[in-house]
Order: sequence, then structure tokens, then C-alpha cells
Amino acid sequence: MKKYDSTKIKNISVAGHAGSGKTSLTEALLFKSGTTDRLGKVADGNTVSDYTAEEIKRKSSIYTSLASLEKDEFKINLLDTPGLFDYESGMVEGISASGCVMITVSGKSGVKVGTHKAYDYAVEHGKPRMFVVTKLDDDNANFNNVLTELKAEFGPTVCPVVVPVIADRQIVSYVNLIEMKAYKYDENGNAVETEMPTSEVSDKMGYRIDGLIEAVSEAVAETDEELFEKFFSGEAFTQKELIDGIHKGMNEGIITPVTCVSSTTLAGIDMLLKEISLLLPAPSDN
Ligand SMILES: Nc1nc2c(ncn2[C@@H]2O[C@H](COP(=O)(O)OP(=O)(O)O)[C@@H](O)[C@H]2O)c(=O)[nH]1
Ligand SMILES: [Mg+2]
Repeated sequence: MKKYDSTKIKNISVAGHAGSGKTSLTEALLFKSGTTDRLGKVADGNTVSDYTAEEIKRKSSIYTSLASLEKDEFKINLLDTPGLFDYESGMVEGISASGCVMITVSGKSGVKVGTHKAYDYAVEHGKPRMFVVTKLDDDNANFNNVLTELKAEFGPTVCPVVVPVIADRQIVSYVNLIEMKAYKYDENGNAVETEMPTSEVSDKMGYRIDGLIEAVSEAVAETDEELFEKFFSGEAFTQKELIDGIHKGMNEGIITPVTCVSSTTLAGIDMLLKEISLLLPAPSDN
């Protein structure tokens, strides 16, 4: 592995309720970035993170484990923390050692005690945070409900940056609200650009895509006086302004981005890797 200076290293802890998909997400990120050549499963006891005999037996993380990947010019260190309450000290250690916290929330079961714990520890330790809604491939996943819950529980800093487009109860594509582009995923989790949803489709989802794009700009406008003026003059932000604004807003704790994935089908994992590289802080930011 190359040597990296501190501006090019990102230390991220993966925290959240037990069973919300932290270990599977870590595994998916390692695989999609080309760091590993197979996608391990918690149930099969062959993930990078849960490697001790006891963890394999319990099918659950007990210890915090470190995995690294390379993306763009960055070295990304992922600290997969245990979510079980008995091992809570592991989560606290992981969060305090990292530069930011990726909080997993199950797309099926939503916000739980462990979600609040992870968020509160992150705030307490002054760490920027983001939410990753997992398990979107599951028939019982409901992104809209989880997003509504996140906004209700964690307030107006919550800002979606990737959302699924749902028609006839199926996910047809994912919209990246920063790029303003829609992607479909093939069976290998590779993205193919597709058309943005029509307003008819958007109307039925419980969230309107144009409203969400506007909300991202509004959140970014709050991060800087010049951007605030630009927003109110009705001018659209460039992609760079959106990215830099979210990055700054995260560092100041006034933006908590939300993205969504399936660690099983790998849908959304490439976008999350991009967000890690573009939005999340490096140690030099602090
Ligand atoms: N269908 C589906 N199941 C998932 C996904 N991510 C995790 N799971 C399952 O959810 C359970 C808990 O996942 P795990 O990664 O161990 O969660 P952790 O306790 O937060 O580390 C396991 O049975 C996983 O196979 C996903 O994206 N889709
Ligand atoms: Mg785990």
C-alpha cells in the first residue's frame, strides 16, 4: 500500500444498532472498491470484520475491527464497531478514534436505541456524521418511512443525498441529488445512468425529487454567506459548490447526509464510496 499524508487519510467508524448492517456494509465497501475479491457474508462467517471464532459462532461483531481501502487519492480506514450493548465500549472507542461516523439504519426496522447511541456519541465527541439506510433490497424495506423517522428524531440537519425511486413497490433506480442523475444497478452492482423519474412517478413516492434537490441547496446555502446570497438570488449551485458546502456543513455539524444501499446486491455502494471520498472529512479538516 502507498504511503499517505494526513490530508489523504479518512478514518471512519461504522456504528449503529445491532443487526443494522455495519459488518455487511464494510464488506460491501471493501469488495466494491476492489480491496477484496469476494463478498463475504455474516451468516457464512467469512467477513473481513467478524473473524474471531466467537464472532463467527454468534454471527455478530464483538470487537471493533479495522479494514482499509483505497479510493481516488484517499486511504479510507473503516472501523466496524460492535452494536451489542454488552460491547458498547467498543462503539465509544471506535467513534472517538475516528474522524467521522457512518451510522447504519436498517431500511426495515428504522431508528432504534443503537441509532440514537451512535448519534449521541458522535455529537458528544464532536464527530461529523452521516446516515446510511441499509437493506433496501429487502421486500419489507421502506426508505420513505425511515427518512421521515430520521428527520423527526434528529431534526433539520438530516439531508438526503441519494434516494431510491420506487414504482409499483419496486426500486427502479437511485437518484444522486448532488449530481442530479439517476442510476440503475445491474446484478453485479454496476451503475448504469438512466432517465430521471417523471413527476408522475415522483408524486407517488412520498417525497418529490425536485423538492429534495431544493432541500440540498437550501442546506448548502446555510453553510456560507456568499452561497446564501446566491441561493436567494435564485441562481443554481454548481456541483462543486454543493459538494464543498455539504463537506463544510458536515464538519460544522449542520448537515447530516443520508444515503441508501443494499450490501447484498451492492446497489448504491459505488455512490457511497464517492461520497466518502468527496464529502467526509480528512484529519486535516479538524
Ligand atoms: N437483505 C439484506 N440483508 C442484509 C443487508 N445488510 C445486512 N443484512 C443482513 O442483516 C443481518 C445483520 O447484518 P450485520 O452486517 O451483521 O449487521 P451489524 O450487526 O450491524 O454488523 C445479517 O443477517 C445480514 O446478512 C442488506 O443490504 N440486505
Ligand atoms: Mg457487525
